[in-house]
Amino acid sequence: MSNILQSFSLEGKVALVTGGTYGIGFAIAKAFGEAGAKVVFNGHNAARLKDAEDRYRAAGIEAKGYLCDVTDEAQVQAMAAQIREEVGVIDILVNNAGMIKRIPMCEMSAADFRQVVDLDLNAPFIVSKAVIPGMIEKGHGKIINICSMMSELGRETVSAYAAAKGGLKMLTKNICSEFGGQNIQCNGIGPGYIATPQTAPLREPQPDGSRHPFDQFICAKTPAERWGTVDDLTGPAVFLASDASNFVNGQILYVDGGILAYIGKQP
Ligand code: NAP
Ligand code: GCO
Repeated sequence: MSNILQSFSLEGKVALVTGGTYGIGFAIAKAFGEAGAKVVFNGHNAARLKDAEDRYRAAGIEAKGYLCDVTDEAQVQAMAAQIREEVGVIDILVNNAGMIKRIPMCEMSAADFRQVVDLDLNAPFIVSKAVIPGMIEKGHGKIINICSMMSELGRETVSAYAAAKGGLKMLTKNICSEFGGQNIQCNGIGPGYIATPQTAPLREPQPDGSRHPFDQFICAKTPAERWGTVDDLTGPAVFLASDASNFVNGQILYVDGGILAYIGKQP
């Protein structure tokens, strides 16, 4: 293999993807396995964890699942210790697990707001804190935070999510700042609108069979004129997880089909 392609290899690395049972996390973890990494992933539902292990195996990837609610620091610390014992010290972390609640802000309870921030912002802090010591010990590490277009823009009904993803952008820059000297690179991926279960409600056909208005809106706002797929994110993720990006730090790579650059198609 030529040197430049070798720099994209993840051979011999241990990669943890949180929320790797389906959606974006599953696709990124599978791609890491194809790039040579030893893949571990987590979820907080035992049945989906087992089903995911079967789907990874069917794709030729031996990925081990760990049942863990990433908002619970004790569970996360225990998971990191168990991974270290069973697989090895984590070289690559993708903070992917996340959720959204689409509620008009003045109708959203403080509990709902806190629940979204807990998973989308506090959990990446908790999991990063659990794996950074091992990365320092090994002399290298890669952390990829799955941010969002809502790290840059707002829209109605997603106040908690935008606040959390905006904070995740700054946590990314802070981990870069605090640990760059220990050869840890922390970057973000900001997906555009991607077809996963999380965005399914925005794409459902209308009762009369017509396209969902939001589906039409997003395609008009995206130069690529389509929703992204989880596969659109795998190459950027492998790049940020590999030696090819060793001097890239504190950046958010938007994988959005150009939506953030475009005023939108004239109606
Ligand atoms: P998804 O389809 O809803 O998947 C969410 C994943 O997180 C699942 O694997 C779920 O696994 C896991 N999870 C949920 N709560 C958890 C918890 N407490 N502990 C551990 N795992 C948990 O979401 P997605 O669309 O793939 O999005 C993944 C990430 O990308 C999220 O951070 C999201 O904000 C971000 N993102 C998505 C889009 C998009 O358009 N889809 C765009 C930009 C950013 P279990 O339920 O099995 O535990
Ligand atoms: C929404 C969507 C978005 C996407 C993504 C865009 O309701 O606006 O869920 O938030 O999930 O984050 O980058």
